[in-house]
Amino acid sequence: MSRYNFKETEAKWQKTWADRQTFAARQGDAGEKYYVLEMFPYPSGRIHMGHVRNYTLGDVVARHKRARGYNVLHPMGWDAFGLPAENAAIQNKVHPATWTHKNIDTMRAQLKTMGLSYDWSREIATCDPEYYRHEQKMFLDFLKAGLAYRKESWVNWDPAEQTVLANEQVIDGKGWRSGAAVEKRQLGMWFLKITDYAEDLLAELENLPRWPDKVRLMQENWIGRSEGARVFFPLKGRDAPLEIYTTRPDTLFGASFMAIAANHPLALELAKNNPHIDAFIAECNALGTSEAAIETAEKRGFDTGLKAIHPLDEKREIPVFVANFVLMEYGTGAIFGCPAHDQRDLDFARKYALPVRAVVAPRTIAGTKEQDDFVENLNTVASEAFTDSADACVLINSEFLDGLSVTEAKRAAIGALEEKGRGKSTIQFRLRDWGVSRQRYWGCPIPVIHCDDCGAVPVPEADLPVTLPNDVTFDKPGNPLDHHPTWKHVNCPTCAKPARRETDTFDTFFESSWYFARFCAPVDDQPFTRDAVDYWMPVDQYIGGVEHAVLHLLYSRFFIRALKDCGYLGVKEPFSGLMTQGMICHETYRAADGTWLTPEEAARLPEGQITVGRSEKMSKSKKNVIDPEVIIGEYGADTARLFMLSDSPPDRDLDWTDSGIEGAWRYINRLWRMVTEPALSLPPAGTPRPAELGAHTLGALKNIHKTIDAVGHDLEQFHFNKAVARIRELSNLLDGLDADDKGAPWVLRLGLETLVRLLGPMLPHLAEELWSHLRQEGPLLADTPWPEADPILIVDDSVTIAVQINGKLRGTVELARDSAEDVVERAALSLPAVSAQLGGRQPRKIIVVANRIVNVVA
Ligand code: ANZ
Ligand code: ZN
Repeated sequence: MSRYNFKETEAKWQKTWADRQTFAARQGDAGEKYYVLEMFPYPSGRIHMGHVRNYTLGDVVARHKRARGYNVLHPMGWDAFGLPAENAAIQNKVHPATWTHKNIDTMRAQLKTMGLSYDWSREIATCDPEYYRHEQKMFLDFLKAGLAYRKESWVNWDPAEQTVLANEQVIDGKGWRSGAAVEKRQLGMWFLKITDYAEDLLAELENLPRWPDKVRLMQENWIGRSEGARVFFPLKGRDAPLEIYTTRPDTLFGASFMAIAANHPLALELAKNNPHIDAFIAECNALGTSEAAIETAEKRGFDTGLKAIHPLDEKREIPVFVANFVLMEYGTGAIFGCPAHDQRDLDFARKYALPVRAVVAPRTIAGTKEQDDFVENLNTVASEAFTDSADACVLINSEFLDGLSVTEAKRAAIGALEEKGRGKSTIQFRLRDWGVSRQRYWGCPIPVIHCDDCGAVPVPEADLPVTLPNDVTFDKPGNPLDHHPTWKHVNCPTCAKPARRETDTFDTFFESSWYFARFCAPVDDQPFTRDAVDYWMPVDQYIGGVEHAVLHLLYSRFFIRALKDCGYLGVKEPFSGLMTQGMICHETYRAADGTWLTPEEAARLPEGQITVGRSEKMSKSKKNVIDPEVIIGEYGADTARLFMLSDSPPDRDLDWTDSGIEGAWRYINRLWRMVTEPALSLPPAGTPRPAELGAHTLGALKNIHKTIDAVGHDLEQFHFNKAVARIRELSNLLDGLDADDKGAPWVLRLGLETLVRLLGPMLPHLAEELWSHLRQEGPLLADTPWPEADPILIVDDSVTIAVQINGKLRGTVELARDSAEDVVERAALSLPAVSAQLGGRQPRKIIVVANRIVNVVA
């Protein structure tokens, strides 16, 4: 029994494809364009199974579309800036550039062993000045267009590391690495005006039907549009009123306190003369700025002593608190609290013994004794707020709002406020402008120079790129660009006096917001060419992890809009189709002492000494990882690909098992033998269909065509696991062919050729090898069109019609039952036996006996 030599075969075809530049995309080539892209990797060191899955999925799409006649663009590159390179520099004393390029070389070589159909001539690395110079120019254009600006803003500051931390890097109020108590600090930061596009980013989600619903919903929530009102509460003894934002103006009569954020200008002003307020603000600042931190912390407040006047009832005075749960960055940084109908407010009110006033009640109990109990309970002891606002509720204890539904009351309250000049309706977004400044070395320098006289001055375009200095040290905390002896000292481009370069670099999401446009034409002097982006964009199918649902995918949607408005390109949506793949999981193992074990370590220990845990996402911390290089070395890329595709649908998690990979390997060898040692001796390639087929063989022929049809649909819908299952059924069918039945060898050849062609996108090396075996001449499989299913053969209710010439049987045709006469005539005339006999002459007459016979009279 021969064994498939994957090592030799995979290397051979990888070389052939590369030598022939089989996958080079050419703008304007025949066929409709199709741009398929997998999220480019961060070059962290080596590829992991998540990469293997991601790129396999993309490759199947790319190869399938190519076979279908599309002009496919399928590129690959590196998201090469980022913090891990700096950490490596600190830990291993290796320069971030060296570390990054070494990783890129390793990972590129690994990817090349997977046989992916990339156009490698378009490869980019975002840390290359030839890449990032273009985004410096974009930033200058954004500045000119008012889409970028500088603002003092509150950040999480790690005093030990001397750096800003992302919200995710603050754990229990401490820096994730240093463990130092994180402070809130005000820092000058650069922002991009994503909020200008909030409405459009939200509205256009509707026009992305080929995005997963869950991702669209996540973006919708992230953008967070809400309709509400701004209300001005006069403050006793002060001129300026307190402006608040509310989504529930209907509950105004239930207001029992006001709360302002710790960073609210009013709080800061009061703190100047009140050390208690000042101390409370410091306490709030220690909490960190993240919503999660604020959500989970105990609600605390400090009474400022100020009184606000109710805007619709001048007699009512309301205390004003500084509170730790009010965010300065949302709405106006101030609220009115309505404890009866908001849980957070109720918790706060109970804690500080503030009044609670129910103003909304279920309509069913309106005017009854039950309502009195409801109100009494809510106002005195209840610990749960009544937050229902459906139309089945009515307003109570609210003067002119009484009896209205919540919707009606909102409108009426806003009307009354507007009349008094005390408020107006507004639309509010949760989305914040994108802060792009990072105090890091390994990123794209922000092209600005700070001058004491002229302020922040853009670097003149002629001076771009601003490149990173190479001679940096990582021996002290903070930003190496800031410590560099000379780099930041330059003269002001405007007044020529000594000035300082901006030492912040861009958030690395900046690079990933436009790399897909660069792939369209990675030319020297421009970010891309206009005709190339016009031709290739948008990306037709984007594939990656769902963890990017809001950050990368939303930033990119914004960035392309901003580029469009600056005249760079004509589209505004970067990705018309999106597929998010599930995770790869594996069983976990622990030793008796509780430490995690790798699968290999676990296999070496006796069963009694290990505890097998449930299957979880592969992660270094739990040691349940399988190295793709080991799998590819042992079984080949096609086996790994097959297992990735056959186990579960792409968007679901996949369980990696030894038995799964073994099963894939066995099937690959079975395919190899089926084609190289066929059960019947095959007729030569291109042999026409025999005039007559036995009943069994004809059934097989129909099944072959049905498989072509079904697998085509499966691949279009990314049901790769179903496609594999159908192809396996086809191999079973071919194995079971009745050798003695008429036409069996011919159908076997057709079946094997079909099998190989259908497998082409999934198992490209094996399929290419088997194709060359079946077809000694002609194009590579990679250049062979997708097989076509004969529509007649895939109809279940079909009939076999005898075709006669002058009463003598010449063959049969398979047609759908009750086919129209002209369809039957055409099918009969196209039989080789018939056309040969007619020799180009027109038949004298054609007689059709429905569903049975066609007689051609010559
Ligand atoms: C009064 C009220 C009564 C509220 C009630 C809710 C229920 P969304 O829907 O997310 O937009 N709020 C406003 N600004 C805030 C800030 N800066 N920090 C913390 N909370 C803030 O939420 C809007 C509601 O969140 C607003 O409506 C306000 O509380 C609160 F029965 O005003 B509401
Ligand atoms: Zn100047």
